[in-house]
Amino acid sequence: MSQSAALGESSPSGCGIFVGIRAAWVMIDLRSDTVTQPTEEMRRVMAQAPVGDDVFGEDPSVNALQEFVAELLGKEAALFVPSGVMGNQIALAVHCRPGEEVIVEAASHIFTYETAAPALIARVQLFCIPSQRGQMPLAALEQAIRPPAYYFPRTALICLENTHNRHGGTILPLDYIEAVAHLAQRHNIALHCDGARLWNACAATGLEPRQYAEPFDSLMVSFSKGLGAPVGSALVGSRAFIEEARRWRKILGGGMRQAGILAAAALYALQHHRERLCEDHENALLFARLLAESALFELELDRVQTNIVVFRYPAHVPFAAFAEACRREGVLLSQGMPGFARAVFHLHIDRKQALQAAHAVIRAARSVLVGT
Ligand code: TLP
Repeated sequence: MSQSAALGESSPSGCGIFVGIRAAWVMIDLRSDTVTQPTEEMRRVMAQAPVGDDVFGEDPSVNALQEFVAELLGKEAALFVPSGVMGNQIALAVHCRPGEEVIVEAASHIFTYETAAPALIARVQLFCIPSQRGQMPLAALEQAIRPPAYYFPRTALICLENTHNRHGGTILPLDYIEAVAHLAQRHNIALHCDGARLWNACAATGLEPRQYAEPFDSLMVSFSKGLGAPVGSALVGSRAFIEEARRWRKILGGGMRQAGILAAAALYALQHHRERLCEDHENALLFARLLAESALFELELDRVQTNIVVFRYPAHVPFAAFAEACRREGVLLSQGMPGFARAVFHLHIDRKQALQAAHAVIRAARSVLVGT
């Protein structure tokens, strides 16, 4: 193996990147933090997890996870669910009656990526408010709340997303969340948090999960993103909320029997992988700074607050062509808002790979421009 290959530089053919001393031909996968694989130690913990039938409430590992998460977020109870989407959709179904309205941010995951599930499951209507970095203006929120007339839908729920995925992993400030909670309380409206990446917000700001959770009636938090567990999210809230959520989980086919094998991975991830999220944030910033120095991209550095980098790639180039050029250089990216690419940093990407990825993406952008 050549020295350049050992150092992870571009291959002579320019397609792909050698990573590590074993000369493995490995793509740098920045499509999402959902691509992470369980670590050896996590697999060992999973293999040894005590299990039982969770539909009877008898799985000790699931029960241990639920108690740990409820305590961590300062809520009465928690429920392990197979996915973040199921967690969000159950929250909507518990908080709302069919025909009611839910206020969501216009680029939220619930509105964008959940396959219109609110129309199918809770049977509610979404009212979308555009925002800067996930913070819907308070005045717009106030205006969106329906007056009590029979011909309006009743506004039953407001949802926030922290960190905000499509806005680039941006963090909602606690005083903003508290102001929204105050407004919701004044109007007797419930408040839910899509906290798929709440752990990243905590790692970045140093705030405790329970501080972010306090203003909310319910939260969904994920274990299968940056924390690196293979599967699963949790819903947290009051005991009554979680009891009703358990009914909805069963309705949706989410009763998982010996799920302790998965819950053990989630608990391990919570206990061992939360602090290291800061490394992902540093790597994201390193990558972003290199791209920002190049005239080929548009990137707001102050938007890079956690593990996600969204950036404009050369205009007039279709995303598929840019992504393919990046793939040829050994980097996988995903698509963000129209015109934006997304790179997500996670526990399989170290500092050296973050640097390699930035140089590869810059080479890719040059190559597509030459080709146009
Ligand atoms: N997000 C995925 C894709 O669905 C876009 C990703 O790659 O980022 N809320 C937020 C904020 C999310 O980012 C995601 C996953 C979910 C909910 C859904 O979680 P899962 O995939 O577990 O259903």
